[in-house]
Amino acid sequence: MRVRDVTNLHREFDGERLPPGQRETSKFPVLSKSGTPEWNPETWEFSVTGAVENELALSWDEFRDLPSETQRQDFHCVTGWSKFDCEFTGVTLPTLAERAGVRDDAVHVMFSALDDYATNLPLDECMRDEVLLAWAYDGDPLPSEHGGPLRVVTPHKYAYKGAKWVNAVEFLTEPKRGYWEKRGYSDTANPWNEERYS
Ligand SMILES: Nc1nc2c(c(=O)[nH]1)N[C@H]1C(S)=C(S)[C@@H](COP(=O)(O)O)O[C@H]1N2
Ligand SMILES: [Mo]
Repeated sequence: MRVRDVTNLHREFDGERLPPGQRETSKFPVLSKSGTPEWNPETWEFSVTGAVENELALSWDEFRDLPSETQRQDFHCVTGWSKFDCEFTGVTLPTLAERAGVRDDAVHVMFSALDDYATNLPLDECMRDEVLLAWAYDGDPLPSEHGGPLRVVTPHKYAYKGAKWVNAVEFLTEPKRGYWEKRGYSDTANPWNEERYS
């Protein structure tokens, strides 16, 4: 299987592979605000709404039929650990956005999840091939505590910008803040600039 290696992403941000103030771990800790939500593959639905030409409502099977790829990425948690060489498989955000036809007035994106988590990114900072809606980790189905069946990964940002258990993407015509962004974490979240708090 072909793997796209994006572990050199830090160069775009003029940083070392290990961002300042981070330590590398080989473990994969779990950070969830409120435990692991249940999901039912029969009724699960993924929605794309807002400033798009075609709103989407995809079943699990329809989502799994979208074109996908595998990437090797680094994962940086704002609490100070980084995990290198994570292999995630899923759909790139540009692929999904193309299906929905993002309108010209879209400037921002909100990701929402089954546990009522939400996180936001400016459109131009998430229309990147590294932003994956991932259902597999290291070749296995994404473990439920890490966001299975489906999560977002954002290797260019601290990991709270990647919603686990994601089931909705809304394209917005003005910025809004998600769960941690409303509670004092940085809205911009660039690990190489140590944008941890706002
Ligand atoms: N839906 C949801 N997504 C979430 C969270 C959460 O609590 N709920 N926590 C975030 C935080 S703070 C981090 S660091 C990463 C942790 O991912 P992990 O548990 O797979 O390490 O998920 C992010 N995405
Ligand atoms: Mo986090």
